Amino acid sequence: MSSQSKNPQTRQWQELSQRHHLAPFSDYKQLSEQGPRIITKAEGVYLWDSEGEKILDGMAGLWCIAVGYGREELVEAASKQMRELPFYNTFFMTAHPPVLELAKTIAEIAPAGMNHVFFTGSGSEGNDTMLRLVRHYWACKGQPEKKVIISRLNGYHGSTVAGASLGGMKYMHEQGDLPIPGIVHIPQPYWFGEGGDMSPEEFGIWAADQLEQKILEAGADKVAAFIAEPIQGAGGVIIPPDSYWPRIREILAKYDILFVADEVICGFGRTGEWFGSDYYGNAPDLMTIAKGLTSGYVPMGGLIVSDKVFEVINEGGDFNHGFTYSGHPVAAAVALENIRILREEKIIEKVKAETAPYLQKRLRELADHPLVGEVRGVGMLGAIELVKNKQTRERFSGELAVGMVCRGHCFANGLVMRAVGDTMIIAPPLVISREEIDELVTKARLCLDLTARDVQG
Ligand code: PXG
Repeated sequence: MSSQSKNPQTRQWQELSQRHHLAPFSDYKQLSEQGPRIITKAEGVYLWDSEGEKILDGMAGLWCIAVGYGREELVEAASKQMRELPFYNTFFMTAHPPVLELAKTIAEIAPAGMNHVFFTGSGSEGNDTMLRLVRHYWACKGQPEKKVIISRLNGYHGSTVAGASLGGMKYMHEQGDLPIPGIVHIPQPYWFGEGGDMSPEEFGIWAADQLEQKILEAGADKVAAFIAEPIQGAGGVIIPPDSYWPRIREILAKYDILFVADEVICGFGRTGEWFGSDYYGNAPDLMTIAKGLTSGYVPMGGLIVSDKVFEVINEGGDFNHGFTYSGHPVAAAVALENIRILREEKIIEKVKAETAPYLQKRLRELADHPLVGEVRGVGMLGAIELVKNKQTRERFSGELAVGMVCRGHCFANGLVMRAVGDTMIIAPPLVISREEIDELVTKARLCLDLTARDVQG
């Protein structure tokens, strides 16, 4: 554990971690040896740790914080709701005002024809709900054999059994015999990593055509839905070539297969539009949401359902599915306030017109760095590919975990930037200012320089 602590409490908290806390996605032995960094407060786009260090949060918590940390209005909304009605369920023919108002508000901002919302506690639960609802839909339509869901390798759809199965993370499948039956995967549209000699446009078509191949392999009469993130987040901010989504849309229409957009990261403004599907002009049948819905202040997720799907399940009797906290009133009140702030302060419009173009321009300046093979991004999402050879896109892989080296420098220099393999990624709070973007890029360059020094040394 860290020995140069300025604050004795840091040590105590790290000991509690070692003794009692099982953290998500962690190597427990390594975690107890190093001790976690203890984050104690936040304001705007900044975090502070228990040692008093100020950190620019380039990852918005974990792709969550849209309106910034420290928004009193959200605190007020939660406490007001807690005083009035802290909890009641939405089962058994009951409801409460916040959940109903939130459903209506989401229908207003969602793409046309998406007017119904099933609430959950998280994005993973949203995708579990999707799996069950999609199969229920086809059963209601008299096609119960349409069960297979096609997803993508290196996509992320959560960590419940269905979420991890839908996701295409091999290291998650390896633990616990996943995926569950009825879920199959196709390659991702990751040109920089997997495009080989094809142009991005050719590769986009190739990757989309893998969907058609898989549909034919499984049998179109067996395939219920295709699920994808508009831009893969946890997989490394993977932005499909422009040819990809139009071709996917054609294929889905040809075979009568439901289109599910996992908007857990892209939703609520991250691309400079309300949803990633708006950014690409996609018209999904279902959309999973979470994270930016409440800016992460309280847990909440959901599944937005189109009229087309609703009209079928509306005639289908009981949908035997739900969670105690489906539509939790406090979460709903916070989500409503979060959406009010996004709308009234025109945060998404500002991202689109001003701050995202500025972030993207500044980030691309890093492309001249000797370690950087590509810089890409959309809206408030960015990725920096670290390479050994800029021309051939050759990786350090195997020789050196260069992403982790860079991440370590970020950690030590007051910047949260994540490493996904050798890809450094950012997704700052949507309210980040130009000055804060300058600070982010300056820190990122410093960390790239420090990484290059380690790599060469
Ligand atoms: N879909 C997508 C696209 C996600 O990014 C989920 C579903 C699951 O949401 P919940 O609320 O159940 O976690 C996510 C979550 C990472 C990382 O390493 C990303 C997520 C979760 C944990 C880690 O970037 N995204």
